[in-house]
Amino acid sequence: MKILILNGPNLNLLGTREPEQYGHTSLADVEALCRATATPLGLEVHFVQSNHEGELIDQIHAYGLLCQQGKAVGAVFNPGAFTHTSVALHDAIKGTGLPVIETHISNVFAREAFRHHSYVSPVAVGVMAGLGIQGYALAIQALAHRASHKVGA
Ligand code: CA2
Repeated sequence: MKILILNGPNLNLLGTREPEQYGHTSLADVEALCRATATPLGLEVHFVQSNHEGELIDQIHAYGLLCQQGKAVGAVFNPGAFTHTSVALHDAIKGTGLPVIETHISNVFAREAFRHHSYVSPVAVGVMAGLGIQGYALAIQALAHRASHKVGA
């Protein structure tokens, strides 16, 4: 079974600036954590970062299909700033039925008001925020648990 770990714009900068918000870990560290968490659960990780909305949508479409075929459990998705702007990501998740756990490193609700609204949350199966990169690991565990209990199947 596969799992998509999808990261949106500017997350390639992780570990280079704003450590007070995002910590000192790099995106490569996040990938290593995701692989270390997913592999013992029998999940094959597809780890992607893109600064382009269309590429994120294409990945959602591809994994929506894999989930329908029973070949994937869903996606851990940090949409970055597109969280707060993108109707297209909302439509892609809704349109494919891909089980998504929206995951933010920072607590978006403790930050600027424009980060309090998410277009993704209404179509996500769950939301993680403010737990640092550990949120990715917890989201992977939640998707694995959800799939093994066939929630929504
Ligand atoms: O907390 C999160 O994970 C966010 O999704 C991160 C986004 C932000 O726009 C969301 O509101 C919350 C920003 C990602 C950019 O990350 C950087 C990391 C280091 C230096 C600059 C940007």
